[in-house]
Amino acid sequence: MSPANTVGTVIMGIVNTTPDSFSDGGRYLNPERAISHALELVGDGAGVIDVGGESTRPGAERVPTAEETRRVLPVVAALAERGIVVSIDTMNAETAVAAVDAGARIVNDVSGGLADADMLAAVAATSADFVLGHWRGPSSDMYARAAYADVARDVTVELAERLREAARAGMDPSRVVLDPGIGFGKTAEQNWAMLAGLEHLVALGPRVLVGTSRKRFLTAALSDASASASAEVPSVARRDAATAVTSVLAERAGAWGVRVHDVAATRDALAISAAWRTGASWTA
Ligand code: PMM
Repeated sequence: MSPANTVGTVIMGIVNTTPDSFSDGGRYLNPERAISHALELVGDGAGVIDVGGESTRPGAERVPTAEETRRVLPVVAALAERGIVVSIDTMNAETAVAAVDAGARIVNDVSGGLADADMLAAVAATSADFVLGHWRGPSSDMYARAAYADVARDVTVELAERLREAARAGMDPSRVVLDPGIGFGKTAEQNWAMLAGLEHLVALGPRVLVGTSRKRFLTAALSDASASASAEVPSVARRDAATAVTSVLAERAGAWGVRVHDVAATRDALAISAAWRTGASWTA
């Protein structure tokens, strides 16, 4: 068993079957390519594959349900058939239920059930786990709502309320995973403040998932990002390295899992973190 597995942090590998996601848009629209990419991520150490058919990037258009299910269901079914734990990344209750019927074991809703009033009850009626993300409104105008007194405390209070709402809808709270919604209704500074105060959310009790992968706020912290107004956007490789660091820091803050594009880099980073913490030695 690898040290990363010994630690037990769940690595959720991202497969976006969308034409317009900001870092991998269009690459995995074809189901065959999406499936083979997912299998690669599992080989790299992903414990869960998160399949999404609608981009959540700021300003993205909503996708009709028929198109979303057309994109995701063949991929979900093919992976589930192979025994892979699949999560469906959707804000749409109909898509969520169809994906669970096709074998998904987790519903990942960045809106925490707010985008679709049927979501909580629909997922409660299945046996799937539910990733409940912190969200204050659609990506088209999410920055208009980015006002917090203390972002980590406010997000924790709002997620605690959504958790109660999920319970009222019939969901056992042990099935809920909370996600601080990095990049959703938060500025770069607020994302960093949220991560700095992640312990508040972890202290609430449920499992916590953190999604920082390749997000723009990471680049604000890279040493040369502010050196010049014309500084180029850091490459995917640099954003993946930054993501691997946040994976370790999230794990250290008590997160249950991390949602990433580059699974191998996060797996290695978690292995190094485990070796540092335990002083373990091993031979390959
Ligand atoms: N971020 C994105 C999409 N889905 N799901 C969860 N649970 N947490 C996130 O932070 C999250 C998510 C946006 O990123 P992408 O376009 O790279 O998938």
